[in-house]
Amino acid sequence: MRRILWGRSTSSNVMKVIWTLEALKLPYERIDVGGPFGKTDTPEYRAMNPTGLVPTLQEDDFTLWESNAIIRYICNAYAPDTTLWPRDQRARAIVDHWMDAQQTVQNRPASTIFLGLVRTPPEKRDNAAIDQAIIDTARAYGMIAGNLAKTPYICGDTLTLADIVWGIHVHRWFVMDFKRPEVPALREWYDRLLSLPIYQEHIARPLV
Ligand SMILES: N[C@@H](CCC(=O)N[C@@H](CS)C(=O)NCC(=O)O)C(=O)O
Repeated sequence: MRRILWGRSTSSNVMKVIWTLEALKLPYERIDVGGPFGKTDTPEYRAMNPTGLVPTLQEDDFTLWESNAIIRYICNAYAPDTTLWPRDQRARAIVDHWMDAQQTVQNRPASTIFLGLVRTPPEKRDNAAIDQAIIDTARAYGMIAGNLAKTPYICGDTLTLADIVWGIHVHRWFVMDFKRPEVPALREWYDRLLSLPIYQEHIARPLV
């Protein structure tokens, strides 16, 4: 079976899949598409992924898109006993709700900050929107910080998919240049992630 991950390695949603595949030591090829690489608006790519976004996972004639769905599939299909996505139904549901909250609560304001500060020149920035997004993103991080004040990872004593989907973004949060509220539990969790070789190599990279 040939496993291909379509998507540039600088995308937060592609990083989720890279981190999961690397953590489970599953072999894969990665093809750069999206962003400066383009090629996501071709009929071939749209046939795999109608959203035209990255990532897409391809395993022979099976294709899957939506990063959170992809990493759940990978655990379910290839590592059913992994602690990344626990088997216990309630423990799994708790990981899932934190994963969904990353997509529905954190992602939009965090993207406004990232696109504003990293991808937009100062004279073209909407500073009011960025300021509001910082408040909204801090509020989102406040939710996971409540857990992290009690346990080393979002869902307890071990790293799960919830840490993967939020952990990619927290690097951006700490590296971008703006005034952040001090939240020690969040900073300690980020430091914990920074000690992981996979995080160092694939996630904690310069922002582009
Ligand atoms: N909900 C989707 C969102 C995917 C998404 O927004 N991907 C961004 C990169 S993080 C993208 O494709 N941007 C356009 C591009 O890179 O060309 C997922 O989680 O996979």
